[in-house]
Amino acid sequence: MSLRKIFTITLFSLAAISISAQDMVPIKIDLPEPMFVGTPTNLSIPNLEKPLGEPRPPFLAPKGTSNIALGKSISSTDEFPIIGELEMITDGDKDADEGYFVELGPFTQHVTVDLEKQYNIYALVVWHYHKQPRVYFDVIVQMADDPDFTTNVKTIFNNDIDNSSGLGKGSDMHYVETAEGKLIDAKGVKARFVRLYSKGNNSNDLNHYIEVAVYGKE
Ligand SMILES: [Ca+2]
Ligand SMILES: [Ca+2]
Repeated sequence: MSLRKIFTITLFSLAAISISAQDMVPIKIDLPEPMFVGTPTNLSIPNLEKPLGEPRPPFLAPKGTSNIALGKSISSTDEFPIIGELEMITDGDKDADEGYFVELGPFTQHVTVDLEKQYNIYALVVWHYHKQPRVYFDVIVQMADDPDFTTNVKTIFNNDIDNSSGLGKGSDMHYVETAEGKLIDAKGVKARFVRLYSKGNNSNDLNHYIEVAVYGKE
């Protein structure tokens, strides 16, 4: 290869890098007040992720990406929560206190957000509960084109290590809930409906949600 050719190729790749770097910006996630510092060491939960010990690094997505779940309608296997209303899951409030979380019934339950149209989805952040450190089980996140989850179903997270929720064995890790929420990389998948499963937590059999934020772009 001639020196000139190598030089041209290098210039082209540098240009490509600077273009993609320009278009990618950190998504803006409004975080609530943390309720506890550090993470407990007495949790005996298999496949538990080690805490990062520092704030989560910024997540980059194409410029113009925003929380497209904000104010969108939400349905659930438990339409009449024990505490709170389903609408609280997409109202933007993420405080840990009483009055901000929704409590769904026991065992496997899910909530589904209708984004009203197709978006390219880059990340999802879920806050189940962060008043005390907790680990939720069988956290499974799926995206689809239709409300029945039959068309273009994609699973972007699954930590059901024993398939007790029946959607297949997952290889993602258990994690301790914090004020930062759990960020899941959705890798730009195109979808209209987003569904989140859980099956109780290490403190009780119930399922909780404070907020689900979906970062996407048309
Ligand atoms: Ca909320
Ligand atoms: Ca399980």
